[in-house]
Amino acid sequence: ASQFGIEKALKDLGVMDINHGTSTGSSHFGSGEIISSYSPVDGALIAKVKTTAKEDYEQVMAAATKAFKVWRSKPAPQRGEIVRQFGEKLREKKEALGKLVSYEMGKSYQEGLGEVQEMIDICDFAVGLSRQLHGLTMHSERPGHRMYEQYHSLGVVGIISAFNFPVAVWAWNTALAWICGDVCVWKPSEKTPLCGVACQNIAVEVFKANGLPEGISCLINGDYRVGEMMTTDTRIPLISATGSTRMGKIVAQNVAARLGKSLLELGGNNAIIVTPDADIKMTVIGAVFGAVGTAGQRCTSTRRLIIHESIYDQVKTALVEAYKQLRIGNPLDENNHVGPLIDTDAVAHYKNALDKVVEEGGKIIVDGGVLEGEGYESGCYVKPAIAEAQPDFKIVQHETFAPVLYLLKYSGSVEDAIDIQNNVAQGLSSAIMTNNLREAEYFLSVAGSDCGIANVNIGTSGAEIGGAFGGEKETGGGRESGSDAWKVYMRRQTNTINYTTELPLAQGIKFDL
Ligand code: UN1
Repeated sequence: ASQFGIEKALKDLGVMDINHGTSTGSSHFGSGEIISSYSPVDGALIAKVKTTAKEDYEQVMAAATKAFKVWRSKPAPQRGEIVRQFGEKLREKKEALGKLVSYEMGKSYQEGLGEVQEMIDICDFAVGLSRQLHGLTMHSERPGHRMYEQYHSLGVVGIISAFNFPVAVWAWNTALAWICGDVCVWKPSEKTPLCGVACQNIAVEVFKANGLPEGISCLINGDYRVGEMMTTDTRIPLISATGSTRMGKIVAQNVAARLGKSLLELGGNNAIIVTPDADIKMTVIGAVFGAVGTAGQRCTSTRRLIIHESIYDQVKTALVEAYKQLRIGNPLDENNHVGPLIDTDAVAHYKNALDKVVEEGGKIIVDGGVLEGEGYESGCYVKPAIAEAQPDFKIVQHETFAPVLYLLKYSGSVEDAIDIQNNVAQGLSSAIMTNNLREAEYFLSVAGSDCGIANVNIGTSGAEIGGAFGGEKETGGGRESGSDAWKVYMRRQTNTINYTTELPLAQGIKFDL
């Protein structure tokens, strides 16, 4: 790792000696158990982070609740100015943070930088938005009355994020929540705790420099038990959770039991439909990046290719050729395309998927396997694999967070391909490759893709922050990031003002005294 400047990055981020994973601002504390963070890149121990015990959590909530009263009273454009400064800090720390993301999570350095870029972009988006938290005005049915609606700050927002986007998903939530006047308590994945500490340090520097109170940005650490402290806590009106469908169902039930709001961004089983009118070269680039980028560990990773029988062999041959070019290895080395999986548990899931697809009658056409030897000591490096399969195989219906791509053949029209695509429990991202306008428009129509994201002539992953991000069905229904996703971080109030000396009632009701 030293040859890739990891030590310098850790120093720049102030995470050399700080091993405590609970923070309300200036100090880090934590009296819970210790989690050790190992790099999947080389297997080295990067940090020991103390988890958040119940009493630590209470301290965090006290600071957050207190900070909310101050923060919500600051005009939104002034909150935007703080987020602007936070974006500037991220620009300064982009290389260091990108490197830590790559080293702790295992995605390529390029993708680590891309993730920090998403953070910067959402800050810019939030700054503009801080002057546009618009409500509507409407005409009252009563004379001399005015009616309008306004958006107020919501309170403490709980953020639970996953290992695969250890910094960006927090920023999507927190940048919007902050301009909305909310304060945030973040539980990053227990697999990437140091990324959490590094982000907290950057945020705290900005709040401190502006004389703002502790608690606007808080960090807690640990596994689902720490998450549960938030999901069952009535002081937290909104929980935004990103991760597996299994986790999301538990979060949703806990939050719903107390009638809180949840914003869920869960699993995907994303497909690209390749029609007879597809540009094959573009299809291959989109599919390979979608399937092997971030070693197949994006929510938006391409898991299924639904290819028309007339071009099936051509696409298959081109893919097999493309996979031969892939270089697997240290993700900090920019010559490599594919880095490691997050840990050896993920490797076991990957191996299980390959066994299962064969058991169910599928055929492996690009061999998988775990890499061994020099450079692969962590045991987390696997070969991206391709299998020919049937749409209804159990394993094809299931989201495996690994670089395994299933080829499915369709005959008939685009409707048949869309049936296959929609016939899974998840509904995050989808794409069609075609130069045929009718097919493309049908795919985007109400009878088309049932996903939250539907693309034409690009792959399933790599969404821009400007759009609302999320999906339907088991993906959880939440929308994060751009468009009007900010509304979930605020409470809406409808106001009616009577400026006359009469009191006419609505619906024409007469009530004389
Ligand atoms: C995720 O995998 O949780 O569209 C988010 C993409 C990224 C975000 C993925 N912008 O691939």
